[in-house]
Amino acid sequence: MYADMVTARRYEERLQEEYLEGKQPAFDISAGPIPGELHLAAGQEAAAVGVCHHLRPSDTVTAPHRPHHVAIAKGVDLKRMTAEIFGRETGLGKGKGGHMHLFDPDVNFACSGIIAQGCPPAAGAALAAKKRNEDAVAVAFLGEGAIDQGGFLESLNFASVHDLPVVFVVEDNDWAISMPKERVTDVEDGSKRADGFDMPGVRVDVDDAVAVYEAAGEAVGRARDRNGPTLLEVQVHRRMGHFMGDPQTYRSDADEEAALARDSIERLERELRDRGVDDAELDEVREHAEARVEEAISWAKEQPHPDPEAAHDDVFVNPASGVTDSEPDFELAEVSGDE
Ligand SMILES: Cc1ncc(C[n+]2csc(CCOP(=O)(O)OP(=O)(O)O)c2C)c(N)n1
Ligand SMILES: [Mg+2]
Repeated sequence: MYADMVTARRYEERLQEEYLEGKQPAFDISAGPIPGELHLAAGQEAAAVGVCHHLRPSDTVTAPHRPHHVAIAKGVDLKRMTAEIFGRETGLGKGKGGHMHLFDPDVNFACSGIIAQGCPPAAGAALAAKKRNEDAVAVAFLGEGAIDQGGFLESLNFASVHDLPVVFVVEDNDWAISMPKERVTDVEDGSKRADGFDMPGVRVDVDDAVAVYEAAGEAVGRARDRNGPTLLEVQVHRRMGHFMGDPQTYRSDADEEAALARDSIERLERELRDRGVDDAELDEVREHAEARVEEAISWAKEQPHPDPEAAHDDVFVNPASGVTDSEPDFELAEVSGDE
């Protein structure tokens, strides 16, 4: 978990540097090697690793617009993910999706810039696993700003009524762009939403990777044992602006300083030291993470841009390809009439 956390943090530090190239002095969002928006997840790593370290490649994960930490913890191919962020042809989506639309079928990972959008597909993946009699589970990550979205609430209901093996993980970083949480809800503990759907709801109110790991172990175990869905909310902290270039004029210095002071990576480091891991071992993990990140970025920057002629390829599924007519290659489980 520590290795993934430092990899994610280092990765985003390096992306920041690359992103700013050519965009200043007047912030030009379309300039530089990474055009478009960039949402960084520094301060949220504990939620991603604590959950994803219970998962297998065959389990499905969906993430929102702030996806890098989750993708890294799920084992998404770092080189091809980086090439995607740099808009290169060998990227996960042939360079056409960018950083909010990473898709890696090898480890069943997808994300979307539309908030709460990952909830219905995660419920769908869980339904598929159930019907195929497989023990795979699905996890949907979303921000606390998305928990009043219909797609999220409908997915909770659907997952509960069909006892689906899915976990909904809310990363509560207190902000939805410039909107503080207390201005949009009177319910401080978002996991209480679960009560309305008769499913277990759990909140981890400190961004401690070990505490998240323990809570997620129960939730993922419940799903894998076919005992239904769970809603898990984790308190995290947004160390950065909503996106790169956000001047955060709406945020008090005290709020930002409080977020910076609570670093879940330092917390885990302290815990590892207490348990006998020495500095040399921690340094080795960090150096390995740095090397992995550098390798991915330098590889990505050498990759070709997509041919402009290919802009319209892969936009629609072609029914003539047979995809829509294909027979399922698995046995459907017996289901009761009302399912
Ligand atoms: C359906 C939809 N509405 C609005 C937006 C614009 N939008 C992008 S991020 C965001 C706030 C998300 O806040 P939260 O879910 O807490 O995630 P965070 O950015 O804090 O990680 C909004 C409203 C969107 N992407 N999708
Ligand atoms: Mg938020």
